[in-house]
Amino acid sequence: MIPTKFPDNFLWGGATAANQLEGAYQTAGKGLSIADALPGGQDRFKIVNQPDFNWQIDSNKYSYPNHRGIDHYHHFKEDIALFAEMGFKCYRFSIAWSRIFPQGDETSPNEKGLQFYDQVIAECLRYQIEPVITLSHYEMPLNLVTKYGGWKNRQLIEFFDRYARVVLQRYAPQVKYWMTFNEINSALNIPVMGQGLVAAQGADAMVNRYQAWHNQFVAGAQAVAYAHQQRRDLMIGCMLLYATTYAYDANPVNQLAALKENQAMNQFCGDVQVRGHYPSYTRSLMQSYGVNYDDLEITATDLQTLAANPVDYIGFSYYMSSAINVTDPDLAKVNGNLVHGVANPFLEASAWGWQIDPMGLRIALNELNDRYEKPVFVVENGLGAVDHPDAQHLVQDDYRIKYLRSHIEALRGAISDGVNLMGYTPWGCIDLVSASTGQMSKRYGFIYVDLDDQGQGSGRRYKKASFDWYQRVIASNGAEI
Ligand code: BGP
Repeated sequence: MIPTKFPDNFLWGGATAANQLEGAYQTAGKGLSIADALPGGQDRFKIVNQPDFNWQIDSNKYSYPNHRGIDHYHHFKEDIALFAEMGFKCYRFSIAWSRIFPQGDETSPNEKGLQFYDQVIAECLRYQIEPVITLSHYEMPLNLVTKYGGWKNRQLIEFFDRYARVVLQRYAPQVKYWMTFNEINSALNIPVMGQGLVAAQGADAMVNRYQAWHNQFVAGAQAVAYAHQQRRDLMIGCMLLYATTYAYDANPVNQLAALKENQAMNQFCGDVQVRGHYPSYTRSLMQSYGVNYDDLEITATDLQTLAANPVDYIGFSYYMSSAINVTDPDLAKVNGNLVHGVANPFLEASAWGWQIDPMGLRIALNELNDRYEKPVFVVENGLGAVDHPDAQHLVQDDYRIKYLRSHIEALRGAISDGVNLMGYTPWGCIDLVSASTGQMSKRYGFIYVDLDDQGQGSGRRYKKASFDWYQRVIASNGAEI
């Protein structure tokens, strides 16, 4: 009998990241993170890709929104109470590395930073909400970038190891679900947030990216080892940005190009972290980016560490699919930010050009589950949109409900296909600062936060129409969508 229902223990919830909602960017000893210094606005990645880019904290230009977020630091009790009211079974959030090791290279942690997460976790557990913690979500101590050059420097393995051990030792008794690096593969197109690399077009740009990935793979594997020592039933996953990749048509040239893009974007980082070794296509993939595998610093011990410590599950974000065409240069490229491709005539796009494709999620789930034969977890999904609250601050976000409903339908389809799906945590369950624009106006939440791109507003929280809808979805375990 093919199951069409969600499993009883299905982890319904929502997802956020420290740098996008906490604010309090210098409170209680927190150091500056890369996110605190990124320019705001739609052009932020173009700016950091300039060869003369210099990190600077200009309080006028950059102080809002990342520095203030939605001030979750002072509102976490109210926010988690709202998540509990929606019925969340889990809550995915990240720990800010720069709260725990403000400069990244200290030998002992900042106790006050840890005390904040003690409280966040306690608050979740009070409502029987399982915390799902990302160790590193687009936020690393800025000092590790300015002084050490980011993840291309092998010393970061040691610094991350120190950080990961501190938080795993402290929280593993209470927290079963973890993941290592958020969207680790996104560095293929935007290396600044995850790897701390700027001037992405420079001569060594791709060599640095692959070296940085290797160092992250080793650091992640060490965290997996340590996590398992702390608690036998703990589950620690990788986190991939997955954009289901189609050939634009049946032309074999486009088919092969799509296969290669799939390897480069969707498969490479997952293959290493889930299978524990570099895949067969590694050298040819690297060569296509002008990188020689033998030039990278990869030791025999590193390879043993990878082999001994594969992740337990595959966490991934899914927002859109991608269509690859290399035969027709006139086809319009999509504005997918972190994803390459051309416009797919069968799909609609969001206001930011992200191509909406629920069936692509069902395909992604099948591809991942089948390739790795490990549980999968959709840890981000959602529609970024400009909301228009009425005079009572109600947002009638039917467009968001429509998007999420169709994607939950795809989850159900994947379960009936045989996929071992752990849970679903839609992105930005409360409005927060957008990663790609650094602005508030691109919203994902079930909860509206009254703040605009200039930092004006009361900061008050209001339930959107989607709040009640998602509450019903969870209460019915996905039967009523
Ligand atoms: C993912 C990131 C998140 C998040 C989300 C939505 O890439 O993991 O941090 O922000 O996308 O993207 P955006 O905020 O740019 O709309």
